[in-house]
Amino acid sequence: MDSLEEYRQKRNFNQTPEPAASGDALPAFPPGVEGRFVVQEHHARRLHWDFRLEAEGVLKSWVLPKGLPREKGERRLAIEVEDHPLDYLDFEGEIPEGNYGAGQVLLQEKGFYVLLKKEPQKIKFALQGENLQGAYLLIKTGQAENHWLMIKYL
Ligand SMILES: [Mn+2]
Repeated sequence: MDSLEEYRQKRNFNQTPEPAASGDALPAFPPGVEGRFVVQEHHARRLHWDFRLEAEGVLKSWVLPKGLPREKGERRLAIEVEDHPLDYLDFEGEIPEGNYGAGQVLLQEKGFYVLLKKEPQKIKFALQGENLQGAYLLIKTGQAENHWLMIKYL
């Protein structure tokens, strides 16, 4: 099954400037790195931050209503949402009114991540961004199917 089906179904690519999942290959990343990540500030009906990790050829995505944790020990709710295409790493722009996620999307941070541990309920990784560095944990809360906590631990 194509994990980008939900992404496509939610959008009308004649109306939104968001990428339509081209499938184009991206340049390789440095050795030791698991993939890329991006943080997008999304001025939708409700301001939130989108955090995306490259894995299995797509961007695994979470919505963080309050943004990423900044201080060591801080934890923030992260709601898992539909996979996004790799093209979304560079997306910045205005999603027009009447479309899914209408509002401005700003690229806040972009870089690579090193995978430290991966279990079905827990992902441990280090971010190497231009302004953002640190080690984080994403852990399923068990309170709702798609609810995770993002914790900065280093
Ligand atoms: Mn969003």
